[in-house]
Amino acid sequence: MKRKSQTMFSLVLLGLIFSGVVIFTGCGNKKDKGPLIESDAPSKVYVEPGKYDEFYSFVSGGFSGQMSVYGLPSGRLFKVIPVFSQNAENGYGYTEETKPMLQTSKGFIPWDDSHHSELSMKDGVPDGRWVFINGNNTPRIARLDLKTFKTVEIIEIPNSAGNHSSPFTTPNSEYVVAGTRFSVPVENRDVPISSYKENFRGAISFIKVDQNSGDMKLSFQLITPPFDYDLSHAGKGPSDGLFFFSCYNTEMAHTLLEVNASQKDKDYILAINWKKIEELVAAGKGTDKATTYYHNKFDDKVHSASSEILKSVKTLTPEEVKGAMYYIPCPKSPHGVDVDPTGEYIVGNGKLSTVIPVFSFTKIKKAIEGSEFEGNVEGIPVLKYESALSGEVQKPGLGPLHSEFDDKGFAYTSMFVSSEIVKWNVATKEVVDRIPVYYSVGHLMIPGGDSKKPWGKYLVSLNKITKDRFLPTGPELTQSAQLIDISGDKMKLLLDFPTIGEPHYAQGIPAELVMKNSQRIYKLEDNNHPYATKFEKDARVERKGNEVHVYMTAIRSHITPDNIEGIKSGDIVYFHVTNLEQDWDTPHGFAIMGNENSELLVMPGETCTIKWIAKEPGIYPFYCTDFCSALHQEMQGYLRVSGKDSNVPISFSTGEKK
Ligand code: RUQ
Ligand code: CUA
Repeated sequence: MKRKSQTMFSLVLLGLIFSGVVIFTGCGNKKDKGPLIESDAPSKVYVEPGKYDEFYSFVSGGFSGQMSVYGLPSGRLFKVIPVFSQNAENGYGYTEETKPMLQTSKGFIPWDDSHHSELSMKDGVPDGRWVFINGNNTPRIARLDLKTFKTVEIIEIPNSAGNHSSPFTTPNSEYVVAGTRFSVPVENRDVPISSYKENFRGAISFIKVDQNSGDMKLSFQLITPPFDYDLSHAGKGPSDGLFFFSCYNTEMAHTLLEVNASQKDKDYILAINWKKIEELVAAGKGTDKATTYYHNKFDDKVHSASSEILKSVKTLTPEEVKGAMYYIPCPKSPHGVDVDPTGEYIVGNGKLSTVIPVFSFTKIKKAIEGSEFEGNVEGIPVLKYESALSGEVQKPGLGPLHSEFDDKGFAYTSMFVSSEIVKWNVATKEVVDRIPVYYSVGHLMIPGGDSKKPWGKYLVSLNKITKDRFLPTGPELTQSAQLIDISGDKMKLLLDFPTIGEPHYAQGIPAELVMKNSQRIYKLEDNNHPYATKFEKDARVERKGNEVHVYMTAIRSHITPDNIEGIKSGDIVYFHVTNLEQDWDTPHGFAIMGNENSELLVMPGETCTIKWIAKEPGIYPFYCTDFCSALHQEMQGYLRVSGKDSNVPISFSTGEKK
């Protein structure tokens, strides 16, 4: 143990020195600012004005809690889609309609840390219908609909903490998964932290996805030994039916993990036969445990979200699913676990490992059949490393984190410590190329690169450190991505572009698979929002006790009603704004002086509501915030607030011509 931990220390030290050198020489030394750019690079990323990009890229927003949408190869940012964080830019999480999306068993949570975007798949290939993303901090999975580019569903994951190995999908999006990074007491309760081994457990959740609606439902949870379940990927082709989860801290340490969870030479990849477990669950196995979690859904018909509170989850122990879970030893604190397009090879990316182990599905299967075990953990058999191993990539670089694949039999691994992408042959395990990246790459992404049919062509390196790559912006710098051409034998750097939050994973898909379904407006006639106002003549103001509801319409270039009187201080005013436009790209905004939440940004045919508290008597202008027409500045009105006991009656003007 001692000797191993020393080896680990020298490795980490070496890593730190190495990364230090890279960063140090990176600063201020122009010559080290990257490989020479070939003269055709600009034309490869240049998308002519008015022309479209070839790929959409859905990039996790990291600690911004959102998802961003970029075009490739241009690196142009198209949209930030709010998911787990409130977004004052369009009212997400502030409007009455969207507030339920952020409800959890821990209350209203206006933020999360979102890591991994994952496109829905059909036959192992992204199909462009939905994209999922995990919330790490308050464990949740969100589903975004790529017709509207909106977050339409968020499900909370109970018994989980640090929902990191999520939301990876099975080849037909039968399930998305959620493995817990932090083991915690299942049925969380007050226990001494020192009772970690006895009381803490790792819950791995399988969330069923309805094939038509996309609706998510927590199907079952596996209660496993208290390791840190880090990342995952589903098997495909021959290995379809298995799900692989990397885990670190198999030492089961609960303090100073930096040292205490880096003791063992090998941690594990957990292989789960989810098809078998599905059968066991159908046959009645498992225990329903009491818990509380939220399931929030946005319904386009009423333009509103609602929450359902669920009270029970089906759990299964290793004992109950005997023969459906196996640990595969993997050197050293593995991070990403990635399955190649053929489904035969499973790659472990050990952060502290000097090699990249590649496991073979065929050998794993044989090893299980032949009981080639070296022991077990809580009844889960541990396969012999050599029995599962296809081979190791030697001297790949330092700090392997993630691998993606192209369509020609090559894998590309991100090296965090040595700041490079390394290309290697999956069959021969031979390193064939490497390219420096700036700096400290985390995830990398090839369109379709974790699917059965990678589109190849480009690789995006999602870097953690920017340093001197862009104009300085004080202590806080942008994160950055680098676009690399992988169409030839040699990788070629094409472009740097800034990203939002701290991007972790991303997914890429040919634009035509998404844009053909993109919705342009909401049909007014289908708007069943209870406070919708579909005709200007129906615009009105109604008092209900100290609540006032303003049924408001917006169309170029006026807001109706535009003068409102009879509001008293202390009143709670709800502005329900319906955008009467039926043309693409004609939103109207709404804001009133002193609103303490956000603006509204209402899409054509949609109704949105903002709550405003009338505090002090006075005159409060309101206006459209989106420059919608030549007379956008005229799109305004006044609200009069009178004293608490005033007897000014409710009145409003619907815009008589003067
Ligand atoms: S994990 S690089 Cu969530 Cu690698 Cu970020
Ligand atoms: Cu409507 Cu500006």
